[in-house]
Order: sequence, then structure tokens, then C-alpha cells
Amino acid sequence: MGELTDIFSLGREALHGIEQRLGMSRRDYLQFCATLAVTMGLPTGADAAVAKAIESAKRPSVIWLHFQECTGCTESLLRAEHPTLEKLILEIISLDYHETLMAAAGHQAEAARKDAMKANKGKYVLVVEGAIPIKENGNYCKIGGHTAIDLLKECAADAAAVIAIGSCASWGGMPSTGPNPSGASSVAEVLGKPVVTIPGCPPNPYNFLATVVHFLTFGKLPDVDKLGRPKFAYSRLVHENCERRAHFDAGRFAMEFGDAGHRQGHCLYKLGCKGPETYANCPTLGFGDAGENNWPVGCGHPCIGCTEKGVGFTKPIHQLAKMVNVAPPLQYARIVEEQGKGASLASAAALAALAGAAAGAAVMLTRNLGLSHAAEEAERAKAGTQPNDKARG
Ligand code: FSX
Ligand code: SF4
Ligand code: F3S
Repeated sequence: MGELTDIFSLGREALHGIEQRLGMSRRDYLQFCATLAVTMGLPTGADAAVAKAIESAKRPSVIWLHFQECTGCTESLLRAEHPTLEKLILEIISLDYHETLMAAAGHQAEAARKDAMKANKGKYVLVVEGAIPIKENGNYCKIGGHTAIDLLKECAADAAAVIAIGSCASWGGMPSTGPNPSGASSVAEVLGKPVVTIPGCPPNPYNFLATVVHFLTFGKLPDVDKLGRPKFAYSRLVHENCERRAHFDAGRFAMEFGDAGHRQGHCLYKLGCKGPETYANCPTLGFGDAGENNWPVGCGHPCIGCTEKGVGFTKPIHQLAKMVNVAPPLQYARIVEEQGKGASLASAAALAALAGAAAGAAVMLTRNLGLSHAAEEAERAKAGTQPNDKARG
């Protein structure tokens, strides 16, 4: 949380204006600004800059295009549980063209797009939702008689910034799944230059909002990784911040949906969770302000890697994830050791300490863990049980 004194220096009048405009209390507004500043990983006091920018800046004109997709990005933005989120978005930006939301249709809609582009030439933000089909000269997706390829190029030409929202626009997403009959491609591929991407199917609306507010506050888009993803949101693996990580490290896994391990909230790695190879802030941000645990793994479903090209909609759901920065141990120490059957982790360590040789300690530990594992396996073979049967209780 930043310097609240800075925020209060905005003055009562400004805050009152915000209160009227956004229909939210000062307290909620300040909290919202602080949350956005923290989401963006900004330093102390940045919440004041964010608050000031929202309060004073002219709402940037946004032209939002829809191509090959399910409109989930828009839905997640507007149907958030938090009652004020969609209001905030619509108050912070001036959504001048959006096919799902605008009342206009046909020629009227086309005219609205052209007018907004002309009036805000060089200043508007272009948001693209959906992939662009490039096979058959782009004829798989046409709006108002123009192909998605032409529309994208026309609208991007005079934009101040281009944001590809959702995995479809970011890297092809679901429509690009093999054999990709329409040639679904990303915004960057079609434009031939990098753009800011906010992947996710759908992406977290706060990541979009934070990106727009960053643009508003600092006049530029946030720092991105080599795939165009804002670093504040996509620099950590899902696995690094997952609340089930302790179970992964301890070797406690759900082996099938509904088993005892699953019911007890154990790690979903063996059900194909792609958290270990997927970069996103889902575990720390949560979705839709609906409270704790509101994200795929929190709800008991393995991460499918929806933000990650080559993982989401590409790898089979139950295929084990590639460990990007940590390899799971081949075997685990038993948690409760039965008397007389091999040595426990603690007893092996104690033995090694008594022997007083550091190098020997490691050897002893490994050997004894091996013994412990062998004893466990032998026991299982004798009883004819599978590794997770005990957990199933
Ligand atoms: Fe759908 Fe958006 Fe997925 Fe794609 O989100 S939620 S198919 S990423 O473009 O509408
Ligand atoms: Fe969480 Fe999945 Fe990693 Fe398990 S494998 S700790 S469920 S991200
Ligand atoms: Fe997608 Fe995995 Fe997050 S499926 S929403 S990246 S937890």
C-alpha cells in the first residue's frame, strides 16, 4: 500500500468528483487505486499517481474489434461479480466502438468506428479480441464486408497503442488448435510487429484494466516479456504461487477427480495441471472479485495453460506438465513411518548427524530413503494396493 497522505493530497473536491462520477465511496476508490498499483507492481506512492490520472485524464478512446473467439474476454470484463468493475472500466475508458455492446448496427456501426478513428487519430487504443483467420484470403471472418485482416490493419494504422486481449488475439488460442483449418493467427503475426498481449481464456479483467490504467498514468504501456505480456502479470509461473504447492512438494496428489486427495485439496499435477509451465498471476489475483480461491486450481480443476502458447489447447489435458524450473523428486519420504520398516527422513538425518560427516550424511539420507521407498513398495505389492489407495480411505 502506498502513501495515503499522497492520495489524500488530491483534495476533497477531486475525490468528491470521483465519488459522483464512479458512483463509489472515496474509501473504495482509494482502495481500488492501491489494488491496481499493487497489481502493476508499482512502488510506494504510485497509487496516488494512479488516482490522479483516473481523476484528471480525459478518458482514452478505445476501439474494440472482435474476430474469431467466444466473446469470453468481454464477458469476463462485464459480468464480473464485483458490482462496480464494469462501471469502472466504462468510466475509465471511452468505449467508442464495440460490436457486442453498442446499440448501433450495420452502416451506423461502421460510421461510429470511422468517426471514432477520425476524431482520435493517433490517440486511440485499439483492443483486439479474437484470432484472425488468414487462409482463403481471410474470407472466414468478415465484418461489414471487410475481412478481419483488412479491418485490423486499417484500425491499427492510426492507433496510439494496440492491445491483444485473450489468448486468441495473443497467440491464436483455441481457434488455432490443430489442424487450424482457417489459419487462425495472432494480432502480432498479422501486423508483423509486436503488440501488448494479455493472454488467458478469458484473461483476468484486472490485468487488462491495470494495463489501460498504466497507459493512462504514465502515457505508455507497461514493460512486457518477449511474448508481449505485461511483466507485472506474467513473470511468474502459476506453480510458483499456487496454494497447493505445499502438497506438490510433499508428494500429495489427487490421482483422479473426486478421490480423497482431490477432496482434500491436494496437488493436481498428476491430473495434468500445467501450472508448472504456465506464466500467469491467476493464483495471486483471483477472478471476478468473487472471493478467495476463485481461479481454476482453486476450484479443483487443473490449470490447462490457457495463457501459454504451445500448452493451452495444444497439449492433451491429462498429459503431465513439463517442469520449467523444478523437477519433481522421483520418490518421496513417507510421512508416517511404520516401526521397523526402513528409516524415516528424520531418523536418517539424526543418524547422519551422529556420524558427524556431512558428505556421509547425504549418502546415508539417500540410501535410507531408498530403503524406506523399497519397504513401502514391497508392502504395497504384498497388499496389492496402488500408491493413492490409502488416501482414498
Ligand atoms: Fe473467448 Fe476471448 Fe477465450 Fe478467445 O477470450 S474466452 S475464446 S481467449 O478471445 O472470447
Ligand atoms: Fe498447483 Fe498445479 Fe503446481 Fe500442483 S502442479 S502446485 S496444482 S500449479
Ligand atoms: Fe488459465 Fe491456468 Fe490461469 S488455465 S486461467 S492460466 S490457472
